Amino acid sequence: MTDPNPFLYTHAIVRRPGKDFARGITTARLGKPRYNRMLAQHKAYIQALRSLGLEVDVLESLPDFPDAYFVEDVAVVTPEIAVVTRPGAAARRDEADAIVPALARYRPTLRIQPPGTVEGGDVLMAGRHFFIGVSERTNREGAAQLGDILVEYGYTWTPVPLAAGLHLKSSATAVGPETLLIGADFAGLAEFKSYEHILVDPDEAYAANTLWLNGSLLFPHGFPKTRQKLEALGLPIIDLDTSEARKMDGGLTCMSLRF
Ligand code: CIR
Repeated sequence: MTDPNPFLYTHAIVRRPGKDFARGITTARLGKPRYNRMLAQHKAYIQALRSLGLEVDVLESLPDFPDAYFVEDVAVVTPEIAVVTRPGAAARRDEADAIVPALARYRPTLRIQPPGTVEGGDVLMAGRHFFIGVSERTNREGAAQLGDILVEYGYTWTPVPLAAGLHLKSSATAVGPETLLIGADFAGLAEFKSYEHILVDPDEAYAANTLWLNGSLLFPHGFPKTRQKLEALGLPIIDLDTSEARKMDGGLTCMSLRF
């Protein structure tokens, strides 16, 4: 039988949303983001990470970087190294410097170099393999730089061109060692064919960003059809309200670095 929990995460890094978080980049039209609600949802998220045994470092919000609490985008962390990215969104680029000290405590850190751009939301780890989305935020040069580093540490990778959507993990996440949860836009994609698929209904597209962590699933509140499909996996599901992050185009994976 395949080990359902092959890798135990022990640490996470998160950053508190700032009072100005509503000034971040967004394409969502879901109403005015509420700071108090955002903070409460973020606290519940930290609590969920702790409940799964992770030690969570909580960084303070970063003045002038309203998207900086989406810490997933500024690094890719493996058991061996941390690769600090170079975000493709110009307004977010300098968030990368600010994550270095927090990661250097735990891992040797490497950097993506210009003209490469990478955002961690485009990087999907599936066992020893990485899918790297080539998107508006992650360019081919950045994907290749990251891929070369990963290969040095014994991983394999494939680029996945994105036709639409913000990041690869907005539409595809791993929910088991061989199982991907994927949005309709990725159904049938050749790159994913050797994995089991759970398909997300087009009207629940946001639920594709689910976080499989230490044998549980952190799942966004309000997507019953996807939840029902995931229940078949037999894993505990932790339901979290992400309404405010969603207003800013973010989700559950985006708000932490896990390692
Ligand atoms: C942005 O547009 O960069 C942020 N407002 C949302 C980033 C979400 N991050 C992620 O999917 N990893």
